[in-house]
Amino acid sequence: MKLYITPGSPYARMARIVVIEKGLQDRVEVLAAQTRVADSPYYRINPSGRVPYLVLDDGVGLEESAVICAYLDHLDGSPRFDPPAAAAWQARRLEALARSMLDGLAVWGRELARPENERSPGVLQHEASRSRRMADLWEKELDPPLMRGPLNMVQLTLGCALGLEARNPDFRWRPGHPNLDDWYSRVASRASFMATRPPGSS
Ligand SMILES: N[C@@H](CCC(=O)N[C@@H](CS)C(=O)NCC(=O)O)C(=O)O
Repeated sequence: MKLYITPGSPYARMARIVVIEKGLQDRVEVLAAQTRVADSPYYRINPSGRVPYLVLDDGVGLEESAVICAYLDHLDGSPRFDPPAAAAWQARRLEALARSMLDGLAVWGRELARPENERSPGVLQHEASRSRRMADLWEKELDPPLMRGPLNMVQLTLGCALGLEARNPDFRWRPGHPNLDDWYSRVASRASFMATRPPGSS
């Protein structure tokens, strides 16, 4: 299988982490894609131009980090990242909150990637405020066993969202959020997170 990524994409990072966590390095070739440029050869592989994108051995392509993570996790018939049935709705609720934070940060990052004179101050301010509200929210949502137990999609998504501090110096979520800081230290120290740290990480 081929997994297309960019080194800085938090969505692609989620899939890369699952590859490592599930020991799939021998089966999945990780390839850097050229995104956001006119006429990239990558558009012939994935017309949407987005990463992550997983191409199976029979040529079928899968998009969306959640779909790719689930596919990779289920490959061996022993999924590890699915929540226990009794916590399924809570997991969906928390994963949606983590993804909401991540999506906002991605919009913020995209705006910062534009030339300075083309950036919208309104968008920058809106996303900075959203990220602060979401950090406040997560500071109080870390008690459920889903946040403390084995790695799952909620933790993976939130961890990759918080890791964007390496890409965006204005995303300073740690001050005032000691619980989140503690929580993140544990997740970020996993070998899979360390091996996929975005460019700019210290
Ligand atoms: N909802 C998608 C989002 C993927 C996404 O937006 N990826 C960005 C990189 S962070 C991308 O490929 N951007 C290139 C483009 O928009 O052309 C997912 O979860 O996989």
